[in-house]
Amino acid sequence: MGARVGLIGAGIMGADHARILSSGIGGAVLAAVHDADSARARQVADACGGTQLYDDPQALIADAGIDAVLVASPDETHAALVLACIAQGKPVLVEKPLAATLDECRAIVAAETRGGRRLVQVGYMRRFDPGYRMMKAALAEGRLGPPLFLHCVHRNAVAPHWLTNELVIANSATHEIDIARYLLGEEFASVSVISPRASSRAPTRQPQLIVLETASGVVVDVEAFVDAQYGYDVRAELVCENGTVALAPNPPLATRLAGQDSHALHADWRGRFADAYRDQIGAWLVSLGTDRPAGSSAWDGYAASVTADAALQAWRTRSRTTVQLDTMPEFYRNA
Ligand code: ISE
Repeated sequence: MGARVGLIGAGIMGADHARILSSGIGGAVLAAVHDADSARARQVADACGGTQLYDDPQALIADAGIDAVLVASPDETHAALVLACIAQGKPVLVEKPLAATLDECRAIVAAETRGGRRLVQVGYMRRFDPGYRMMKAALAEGRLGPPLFLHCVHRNAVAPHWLTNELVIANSATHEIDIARYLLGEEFASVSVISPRASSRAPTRQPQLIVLETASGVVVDVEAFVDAQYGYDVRAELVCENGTVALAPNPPLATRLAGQDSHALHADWRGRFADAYRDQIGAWLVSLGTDRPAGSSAWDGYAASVTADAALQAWRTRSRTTVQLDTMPEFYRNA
């Protein structure tokens, strides 16, 4: 029988994960749901059929009938839930970011390392996107030569009012940080941030241009603009010594009609990264019980948060800031 999964958090992402889990993927069963808003939990549970509701997320984690936990609750709740899963020896897929503070990220890394079992996967789903995977494979193949630049664009059509200037970096741009670490296979040494004026469409929120330099001297630039109006637009071009590779438009369909040559755009990340979200959960389910989770590890989650934190400092001080990671525990080597 497939894994019995408990879901904590039934908001936009939780509902999307519930839909994937109840589609029969990997034989999994969505066995339990908790949300602070019980009506929302019920709605998701009803849509999936026969799922048990929990008022207390800790009780869900402790339930011996639950094999693995998917955490999609607010960022501030991640640390306590992930630590409880580690304490119970239960695999957990937690939405990004790993935790709300660096101290919490460190506590998770320390607890997992102490426990000696790889239980945590962080939901940086782009690592499962076919385009980024092909880009990494193309780089590894060698003909492109060593990388010099990675140009990234991250545009949302619209964003909620609570997404502050800080969260444009700490919430949206962390995806770019994680995927750049994945593609380039190295850490960042420093980061700078330049902000243009705010758009009149969102006067309290500035777009951000984040420039990161890796330890070996690759430059990564990220335009993070969450009020672009026209659609969800994520782009990446890797420039190497002998050539370049770039993500193709998604969906991969070009229409020529009425004098126009056009590509449609998704409304938000759920459509754009639908394959990635499905494959992320599929890989997680396959990895259960193997002590070798797929995707971003707790260490990757910590590294992305440290880098985002340095970017926030660079933004506040308007100066180039060093990215300083702790020493990676041996436990995460070859993760
Ligand atoms: C959101 O939380 C996500 O994770 C999306 O992938 C990202 O594009 C968006 O900017 C974030 O707010």
